[in-house]
Amino acid sequence: MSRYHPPKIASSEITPKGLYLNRRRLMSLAAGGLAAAAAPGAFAAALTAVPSAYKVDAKLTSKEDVTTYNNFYEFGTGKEDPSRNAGSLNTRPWTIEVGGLVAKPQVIDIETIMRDYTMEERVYRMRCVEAWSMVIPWIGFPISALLDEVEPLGSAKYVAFETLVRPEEMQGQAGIFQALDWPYVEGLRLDEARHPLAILATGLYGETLPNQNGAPIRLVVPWKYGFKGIKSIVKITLTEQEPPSTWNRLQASEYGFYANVNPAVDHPRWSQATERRIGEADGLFGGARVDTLPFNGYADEVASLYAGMDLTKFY
Ligand SMILES: Nc1nc2c(c(=O)[nH]1)N[C@H]1C(S)=C(S)[C@@H](COP(=O)(O)O)O[C@H]1N2
Ligand SMILES: [Mo]
Repeated sequence: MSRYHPPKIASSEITPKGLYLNRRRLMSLAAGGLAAAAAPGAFAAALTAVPSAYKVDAKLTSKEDVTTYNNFYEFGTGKEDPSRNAGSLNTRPWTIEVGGLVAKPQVIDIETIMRDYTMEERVYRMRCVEAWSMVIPWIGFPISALLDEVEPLGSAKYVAFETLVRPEEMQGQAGIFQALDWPYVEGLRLDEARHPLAILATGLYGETLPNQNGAPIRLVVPWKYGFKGIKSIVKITLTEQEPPSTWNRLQASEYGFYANVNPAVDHPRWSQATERRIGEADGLFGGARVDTLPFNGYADEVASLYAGMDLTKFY
């Protein structure tokens, strides 16, 4: 099993840091961004998020539930394993290698992202393929802001994401029983990744992202099933071909590449018509059941991305 190796991009290809910072700072000041320009180096300050237009008319899932009921197989397959075991992960230093079909490949330091990207707070409905859901106040920024930095080429059609491989700190990657092939991988079509709802999250509930939720940076795509939200990202690659995704590779008949939340297309082993809101007034079946909405309630925003596609085929 291979470890994560430091990126191999020539330093001449990396934008000089000073220029990069200054440009970002000017842009952020021009836009009236409060967060990014303030107190460089002050890590907590970077999480002072600008309020965003993205809100949900529903009760927030408690921070306790958001941070103790998780899926993160690198730390075990049980819902409580990530909160128990993810403390061993070192999230500094941390870099993200962004390359592939781009004009300006870069190795971006997480500190640069925390300092220079304008973070917004966004309350999103989240819906797992296992038919439970949460409402989570994320902090993050649109992926398109990062894609702009590397300038995707015209031939780029998809964005591939990769999680860290580090068995010394991720106990689910060590030992004889391996639940998945590592690294965990995911992908989006480029136009999906560029949609303003799709963000890279660095925090939740006004704080730095807890390890079990995918620190230091993870994908959040609220109109798709939770498994698309790949955690602890170390690599982003622009590609021409549809990239592999972990659950699709494991069982293609159950988990598609698109994975758009769709109450009309059942998982082969269970219905997707309703969902259980974690933590809400436990009823007869252990949690408040609510109807699942097409595209998880974001149809007005994203349905046009799939115009003309047969969603029973591209599930
Ligand atoms: N690297 C990695 N990312 C992952 C997973 C995983 O096992 N490994 N699980 C996915 C699944 S199935 C879900 S539902 C969400 C859960 O995110 P949360 O624990 O922050 O709610 O993370 C997704 N991202
Ligand atoms: Mo999931």
